[in-house]
Amino acid sequence: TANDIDPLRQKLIAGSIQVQQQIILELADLGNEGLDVLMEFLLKRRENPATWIDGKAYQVLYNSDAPQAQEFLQNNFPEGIVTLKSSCGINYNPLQQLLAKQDFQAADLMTIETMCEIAGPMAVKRKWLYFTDVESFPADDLQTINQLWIVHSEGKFGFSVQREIWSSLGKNWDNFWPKIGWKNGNNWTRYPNGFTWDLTAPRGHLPLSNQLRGVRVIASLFAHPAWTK
Ligand code: UYC
Repeated sequence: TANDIDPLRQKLIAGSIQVQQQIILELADLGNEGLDVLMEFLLKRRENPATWIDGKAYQVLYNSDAPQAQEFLQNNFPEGIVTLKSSCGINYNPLQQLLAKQDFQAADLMTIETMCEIAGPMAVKRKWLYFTDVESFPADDLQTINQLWIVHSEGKFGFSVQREIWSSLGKNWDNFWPKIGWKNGNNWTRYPNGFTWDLTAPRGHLPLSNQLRGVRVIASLFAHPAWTK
């Protein structure tokens, strides 16, 4: 009833991030009334850049089979809650959808493929990037990919998250790999089954970049102006 829902609505608006996360989960179990509160919450916050709390609320609606949730999203957020800006005409809605579904493995693959697409037909054919490709990436596109990962991963995944961890470790690669679960002792994590494709992964675990050809690509990604401007 409205009496039960009202305190939740208040806490959702005013609570700490941890409280908000908890309330979103509770509302998800309350049927249509709970979904209504989540819709109202998203609409109220839409003028501000999306955070991972908006991502949680959005995911509940996105993954709900209630027709009014689907209709609401179609009418108000047909492309999700992250602004999908691109300087090279790429449609990020498919990536947005995989992340909203929390299909992190498919999203990771799509991220690699999309970055090859940004780099051009040679990279698409090769299926991997040169560090020089990354240097000339548009900031808009990197920021869009990064925001999508952050907003749909409770702030755990994304290039800027990885960059921050690497920075906090004095930019030491040997300390960075085990920290994000890419290496254990002397052993590189094996692609794909060694990696953790859900939110139990260490912070910064995704998206992946293959280190087979050295650190220059990821180093160039971390040096990109997209993260500092
Ligand atoms: N792989 O080990 N990786 C591949 C990673 C390495 C290797 C793809 C990440 C180390 C080979 C992705 C790590 C290494 C293939 C990643 C990792 C290695 C492959 C698919 C931890 C051996 C190709 C996309 C650093 C010592 C064939 C792509 C195969 C693929 C990611 C081997 C995303 C983060 C140094 C031989 N690895 N990769 O770019 O086996 O090929 O699938 O990084």
